[in-house]
Amino acid sequence: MLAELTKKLAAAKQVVVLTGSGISAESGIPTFRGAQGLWKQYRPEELATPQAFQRQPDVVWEWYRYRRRLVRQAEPNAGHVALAQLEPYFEHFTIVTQNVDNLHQRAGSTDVIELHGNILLDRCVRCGQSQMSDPASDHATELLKCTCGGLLRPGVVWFGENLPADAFARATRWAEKCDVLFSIGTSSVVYPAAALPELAKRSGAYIVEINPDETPITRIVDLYFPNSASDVLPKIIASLGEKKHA
Ligand code: BV8
Ligand code: ZN
Repeated sequence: MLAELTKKLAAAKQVVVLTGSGISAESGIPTFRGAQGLWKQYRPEELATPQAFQRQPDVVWEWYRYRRRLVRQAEPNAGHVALAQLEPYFEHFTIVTQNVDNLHQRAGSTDVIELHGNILLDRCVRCGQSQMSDPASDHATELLKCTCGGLLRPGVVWFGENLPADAFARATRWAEKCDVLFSIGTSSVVYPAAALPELAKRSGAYIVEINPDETPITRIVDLYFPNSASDVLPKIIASLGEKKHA
């Protein structure tokens, strides 16, 4: 398994890594659809929507403030760190993440495309202005407003909302151009992010999946590691040795 991948990576110039909540599981942030699901009595599809925010903004904010507290006290794990260490091995190395927890950036990755926004951002529903949230607001109970009077919402992409056009356009372009695409820690059910591995495959890339559980894309990948990210990624780096991109 590893020998074949090492050969492919040695020849690769452009690498894309698509990540999902599984890579942050070992940082103590529960995944969305796992047994210990993020929010028991609700499903993400019920809470992470504009309709839910319209109907019960206080419940939605309670969920996001709970998750913000988790995110702020979380540390990047060996999987995030290994991805940051992989970057200098290639001419172009891009992380396309569905996660909103900022952990790739905190691990030192410099080229991160956030398809679903960032949970620590506040965005005004009226004027659209976005700004980093104040950690003190994680303990607020009232609904916070923008200086223009509009209600603040978390700066993430909800179900039924379009992804940031530039982020998705860049992710699509790199998926079409890359030599190798990794899909790590995602259940591959949320579109349009889940379409990227198939797009890369059709464009001739070598597809690698790292996930303890099989997913709908497992049958189309070239190499499937039924393991956790923090287990496999450091081994991949060790197999590459010192050769870094000049
Ligand atoms: C869109 C941000 C165009 C918020 C998220 C009907 C109406 C409208 C839309 C739709 C519809 N039907 C379908 C759709 C499309 C919809 C969709 O795909 N729905 C799914 C549920 C079928 N998509 C959208 O709505 C997207 N927008 O299509 O716009 C449009 C516009 C209008 C009308 C129609 C279309 C927007 C999608 C973005 C939603 N926002 N999050 C927030 O975070 O609160 S999605 C949410 O799910 C998270 O971002 C998360 O990242 C994402 C995917 O989940 P995963 O990351 O994969 O996490 P999961 O728990 O599922 O899996 C974890 C995996 O890790 C598991 O496989 C596990 O085995 C593995 N794992 C565990 N531990 C480890 C591990 N792997 C490795 N190592 C470990 N240690
Ligand atoms: Zn405003």
